[in-house]
Amino acid sequence: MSQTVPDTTELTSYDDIPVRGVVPEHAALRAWVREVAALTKPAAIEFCDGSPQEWQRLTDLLVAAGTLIQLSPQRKPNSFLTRTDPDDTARVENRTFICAPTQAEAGPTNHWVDPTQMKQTMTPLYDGCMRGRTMYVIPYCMGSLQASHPQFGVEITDSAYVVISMHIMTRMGAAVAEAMAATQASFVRGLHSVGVPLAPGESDVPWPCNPEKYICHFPQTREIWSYGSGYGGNSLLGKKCFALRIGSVIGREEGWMAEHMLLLKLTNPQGRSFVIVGAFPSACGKTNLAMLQPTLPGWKAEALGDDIAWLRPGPDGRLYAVNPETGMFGVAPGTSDETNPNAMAMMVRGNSIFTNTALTPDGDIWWEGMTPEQPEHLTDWRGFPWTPRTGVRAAHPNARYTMPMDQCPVLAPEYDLPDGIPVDAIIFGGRRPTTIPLVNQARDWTHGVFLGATCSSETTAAAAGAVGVVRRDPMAMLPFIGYHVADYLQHWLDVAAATTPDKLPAIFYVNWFRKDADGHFLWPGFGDNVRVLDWITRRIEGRAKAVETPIGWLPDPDDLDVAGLGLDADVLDQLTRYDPAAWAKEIPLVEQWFDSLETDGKHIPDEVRAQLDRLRAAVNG
Ligand code: OXD
Ligand code: MN
Repeated sequence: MSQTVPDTTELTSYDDIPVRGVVPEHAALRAWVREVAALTKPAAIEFCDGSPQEWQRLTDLLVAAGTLIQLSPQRKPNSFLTRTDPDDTARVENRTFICAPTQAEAGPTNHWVDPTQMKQTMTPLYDGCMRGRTMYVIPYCMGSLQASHPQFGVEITDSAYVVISMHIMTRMGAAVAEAMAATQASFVRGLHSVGVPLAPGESDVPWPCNPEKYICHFPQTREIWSYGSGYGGNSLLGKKCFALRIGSVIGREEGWMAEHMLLLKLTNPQGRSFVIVGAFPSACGKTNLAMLQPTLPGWKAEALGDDIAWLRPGPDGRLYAVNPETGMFGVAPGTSDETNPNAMAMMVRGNSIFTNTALTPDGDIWWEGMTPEQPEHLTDWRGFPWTPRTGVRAAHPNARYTMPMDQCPVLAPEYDLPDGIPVDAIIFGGRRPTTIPLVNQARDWTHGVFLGATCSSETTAAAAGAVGVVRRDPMAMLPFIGYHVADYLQHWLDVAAATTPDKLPAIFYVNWFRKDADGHFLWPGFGDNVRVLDWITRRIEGRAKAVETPIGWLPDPDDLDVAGLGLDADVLDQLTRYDPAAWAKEIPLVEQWFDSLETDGKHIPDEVRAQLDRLRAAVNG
């Protein structure tokens, strides 16, 4: 339970600022809170405890403010809809900065500004930015508090929406504060403000945000400064900012990897389990795959995570994966009883936040693709009346659900293991209508790193910008690597060198999104993706046939279980064929891509370049 008595001995200089909650016994945290409060000048300070009472109080407050709409308790208990400002609906990659000491350290895939200069730019923005608002202090831990290396963060924010989202997405509150205090643990400092101070008597808008946005990372000092946006990936600083961008830098220093990956446990009809992690660019179906409902009899899939995996070599020489988050912040449109029945079951249990979905007249949510028929009347994501004839989308294409992981009906029991679970396979993927086959196994780890480095996809609505353009996305980490991409590829090789080579996961590349000349998908996807995973696991066991080609091992079409799909032989052939003509066109693009990464005197690792040379020789050969 929170206490409302201020800790006056520690916060005497803020006698005029009311303090709610228990002030953690952590000297560096107290000093930092003091410093931030002096700069941002909030009306009140709240130390968050993560309790159900806190959730209740803040959701009540947000409902009263018009930020949240309470959904029908019968349909979605303890759940809320929020509508963002129409200009604050996605991550803003063009406003995301890696403020490493030098541009060379940030590399060509990041926006870079000198850290001192960025702080000079942002400090005046933060000056007084929380006037009239409450400043919330959220101690949180990415990964288990019992982990051998717990990763602590503290987010200071002026958004109660962020606090309740962090309740779902992270381990946070009193227990974390106590654990931090026990060892005076170091922590990642995240400062977030929506950038809309309130003058005395000025009323607030439901979704305050500032047209000027900055999402800044200072990897050397383990700091995140986020300003102007309330949207998830920009404002829930434990997620992309800490667990991926800062995490990738910490991982490089400490010998582990922070990756944009789902985690899945798959058990075959013989009872053998496999752990598969998968890197796919945003909005390529990671969440659906994480909660796969297999269509092949006898298979069982259990979810461990949908977005981020931390991979660390274990004492036995294997690579162990943990999901550092406790919730799913998934793309809602397209989610249905057909595409992701487990996500649908998860949200019926309630305790969730929906962002920019449509609202039904009976207080439930709806989005495109949820039901075969469109409802006759809705309120769209901007709050306007909507009918199927309105001619606009009812839900924003990047509408999201935020749901607690432990409500997943197929949650793997190993989900909470403090130091994770050993990985059997890594899969990379993307949306490519042509060229890339349905599945392809890397010859070895280095070839797998090459495949990951060339990952590419058509862009989607998860980030602001043009949709449908092919962009390279190495390991699906393009917007999330916190340092030079060439060093990142080298780190993949270095981590492998620190493990036992024959215990490394096998690497595969998949493409569920092949299309025919008329633009129709060739592969059914979703639950039928288990047919590909079946082949992958049989490859690991040495039980599946494959054909060696210059791009890797492709399935023998006879050995892919497509029973009942009604695929004609020609389609199966297109899906599993190595097409030299298409690859002859792809190679110069990969080459150009690699060249573009070689900045600041840094080079793609020779071993990875050699893979391209080998491919070129084979294709031209
Ligand atoms: C996400 C993303 O929000 O990758 O997970 O954009
Ligand atoms: Mn993601």
